[in-house]
Amino acid sequence: MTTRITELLGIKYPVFQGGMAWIAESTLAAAVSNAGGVGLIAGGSAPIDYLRDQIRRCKELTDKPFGVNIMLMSPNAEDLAQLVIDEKVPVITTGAGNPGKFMEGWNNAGVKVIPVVPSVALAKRMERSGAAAVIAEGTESGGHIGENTTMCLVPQVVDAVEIPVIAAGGIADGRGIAASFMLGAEGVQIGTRFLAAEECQIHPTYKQLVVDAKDTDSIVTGRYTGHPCRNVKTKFSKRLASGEANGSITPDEFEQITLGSLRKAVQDGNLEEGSFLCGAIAGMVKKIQPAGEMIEEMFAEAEKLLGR
Ligand code: TUI
Repeated sequence: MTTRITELLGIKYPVFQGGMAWIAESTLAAAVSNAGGVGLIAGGSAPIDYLRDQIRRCKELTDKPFGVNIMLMSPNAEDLAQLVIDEKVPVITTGAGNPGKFMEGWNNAGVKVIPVVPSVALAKRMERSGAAAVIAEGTESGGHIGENTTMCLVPQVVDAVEIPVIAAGGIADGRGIAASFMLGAEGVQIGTRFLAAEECQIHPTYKQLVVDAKDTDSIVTGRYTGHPCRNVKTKFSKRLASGEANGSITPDEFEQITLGSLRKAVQDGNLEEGSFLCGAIAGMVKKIQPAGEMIEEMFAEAEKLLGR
């Protein structure tokens, strides 16, 4: 399945694994890269030494291209921005902000920069700043989300920029990939399905929550803090949502309660205090299997649907 994305990066399948904060580490990233996609290591909030170690591990596990996602709200984003240059990471994706101030340095270092954009305006700015491609991410995604849907955002971004567009948000099988191509995307980013990959190192409780989730089991919390996040519906996320709706939890209290909640979900499987981020497509993820098998299955289906 050749597109400008496969050609730009020298990969077999135009699929990026989401750079999921606290989740995306070298084992999963290398598995996705070895299967012909682009694996991502999450840079968000990770200490520099940990991230350097993860990058080096990934290089040992794969000789294929992989990337690092830089979560721009992270307090150490500046250090991470330099680390990826020093470690000669071939691909960077960014999220949760405008990476404008880093673009020149990354471009001069020859890194391929592919920002996540929630709007046409940011996509155009990123193209002007030298982005190699953009990831147009719809509100169906897990974690920190924008407002527009994948179906509405992707074709508008495709019309607005010349660089290739990667679709994200609500894609977990060959039909989603084929639909993304119909919208004009030349690649996809997939997060939630890879939560159920054998190589994904999250707590078994987290994996099982995703596999057991049905169509109505994702919920958005934190809109009033300015950082809306999509999670698995649990007692904890429902309590946050109702506190937000009825005013019994203030935005400041919300920030306090959720501080460290991602780590509690990913490492401890803590259902009382953990935020189990997932996309709205979680209901379709039914099987724990190797990442490479997921990719082969999805692209076989997409190619059939697209008549290739
Ligand atoms: O970044 C994500 N997903 C994430 S980050 C994360 S960790 C986190 N922790 C606490 C609060 C918030 C997040 C969990 N999930 N996805 C990519 C993404 N980027 N979604 C939305 C955006 C985005 C939003 C605004 C990108 C750019 C942007 O620009 C605003 C501007 O300044 O123009």
